Amino acid sequence: MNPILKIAVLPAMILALSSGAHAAGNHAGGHHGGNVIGEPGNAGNVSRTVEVTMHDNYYEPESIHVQPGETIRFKVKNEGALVHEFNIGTADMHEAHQEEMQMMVEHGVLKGDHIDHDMMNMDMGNGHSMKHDDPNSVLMEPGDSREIIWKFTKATDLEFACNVPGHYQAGMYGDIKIDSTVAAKDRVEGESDSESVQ
Ligand SMILES: [Cu+2]
Repeated sequence: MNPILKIAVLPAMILALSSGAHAAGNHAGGHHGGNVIGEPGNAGNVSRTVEVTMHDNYYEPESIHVQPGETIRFKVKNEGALVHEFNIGTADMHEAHQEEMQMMVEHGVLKGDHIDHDMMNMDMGNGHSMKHDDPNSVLMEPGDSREIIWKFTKATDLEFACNVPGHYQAGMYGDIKIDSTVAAKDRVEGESDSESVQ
């Protein structure tokens, strides 16, 4: 795309991106149910570590159980050959985010197996960029390992999902079951005390 055309197209994209980013957790009490998904957690409050592995196109484990109020350290590793996202949200939030991700693909920010970081970080002239640094999500290239510390506040229907175009539809999402009645023995899937990775 030539540079002039690019500049003309970007403002509309920024509007769409910024509204989605705020819905994802920066604006407690905003649309999409406010902080229903929880909030960024403090390392000192982490009760356990859950390791999540990304493949093309699915996660391991496929579901995660947490307690209301629990703070989890997610250790996410991309073992696939494609860029993948780990995003905590409601199904509606993921659907909205997929439209943003589609724009990132259309504008060359997101390629199949890598991210154009220069373009993603580019200031669009109004202080905004297409940066993906929402606290509830990570966008990762093949081989990347990242962490999210997240505090789940209340029982609600959440999913962790990859909103790279086509991946959610291919099955790249999983349930986060927030339920204080779940017995500890039923929570072991995806659970790990290991601190050895990274
Ligand atoms: Cu993916």
